[in-house]
Amino acid sequence: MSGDEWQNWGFDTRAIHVGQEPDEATGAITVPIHLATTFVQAAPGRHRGFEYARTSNPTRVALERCVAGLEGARHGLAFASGMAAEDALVGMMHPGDHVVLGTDAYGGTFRLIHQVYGERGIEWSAVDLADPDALAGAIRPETRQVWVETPTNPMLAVVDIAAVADIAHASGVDVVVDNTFATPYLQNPLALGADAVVHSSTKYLGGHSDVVGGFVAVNRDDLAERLAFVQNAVGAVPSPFDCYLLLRGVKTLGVRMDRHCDNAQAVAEFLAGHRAVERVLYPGLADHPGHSVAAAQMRGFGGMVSFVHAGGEPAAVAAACATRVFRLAESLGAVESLIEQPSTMTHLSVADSPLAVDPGLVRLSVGIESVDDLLADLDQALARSQ
Ligand code: P1T
Repeated sequence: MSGDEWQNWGFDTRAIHVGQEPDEATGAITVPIHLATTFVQAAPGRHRGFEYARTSNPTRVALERCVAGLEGARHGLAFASGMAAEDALVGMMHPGDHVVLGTDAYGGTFRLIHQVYGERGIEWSAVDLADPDALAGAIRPETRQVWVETPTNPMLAVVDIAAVADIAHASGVDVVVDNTFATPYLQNPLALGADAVVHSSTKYLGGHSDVVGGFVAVNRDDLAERLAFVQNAVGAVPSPFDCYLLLRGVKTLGVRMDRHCDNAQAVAEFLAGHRAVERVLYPGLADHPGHSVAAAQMRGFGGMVSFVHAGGEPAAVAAACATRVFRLAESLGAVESLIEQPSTMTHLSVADSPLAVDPGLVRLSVGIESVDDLLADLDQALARSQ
């Protein structure tokens, strides 16, 4: 491929080809897993673009170019986990700086900002990011970042990225969007005004529950330079094998997401009509408060569905333990369907905070199995949970 030709390609063509030209030495059609930790130099500093594998590695560069291309970003940086990617961004702040969070976010993100960086003098406030006045009121002279998840984990709330970016940028504040739930197939936050996009690649990008990874995509050169410095200086980088697994997963992201979206819509509609269910949270339902914003800024509503069990916590736990196709486990975004109770599992660390989660809430990561089997499984589990 020459120059910027790929920029005109469709999503699936980019997922399969960007950064993944046949190997120059052998013609291999897939990117080789380069295990070398170091690369020979003709003279000190004279090399072919690679020196030492923590700094840069050919398999990782292929992944970084590919996912950056999917996000429409000029720069992409791969990390060892979603949390390592988040740490590289939060770590740009200094003692006394302030960050605004939504009132719903992955428990680990809250733990990082509150427990790890709180001890180092970073302050935070949590506001409903769907409320522009609340966001504007929360921004202080010390505010450096607004952290946005959309759709959020686990409440599936939708945040208008462009509206948040307008408010934050008016005060010189950067906007970070965690695009894990939506994926670049459904949403491109940089095009909507975000300064940085972060991913847990462990989820939909990998897609098969067999690799932990993280990613940051940015357009701004100053952010890219700082992130590359941190990536190398801290060293929380993914292994070449993990990069290969992610490249392999990303090739089918589009086809998997289409099925995830279809199955999740069917599951949400089924739950909405079930008497054991008090409330269904899915942006694809017309009565979801974020439906119209989601329809405008996303190309589909995603594969995550949450619901509040009418029987409260004991019934929610009973349902989560009674499914057979949906497996009771943390994580999300892979081919197999998962079920969990956020308040005691993924979101334990937000207990007693403004982000606390209803114990009657059940979260589903709807996989790509045959949809009739998923509906039948939920039906029998709900019947046994009442
Ligand atoms: O697990 P890791 O790859 O480090 O990614 C952390 C992370 C970041 N952002 C979001 C939105 C996430 O959902 C996660 C991880 N979440 C789970 C493990 C979970 O079950 O919700």
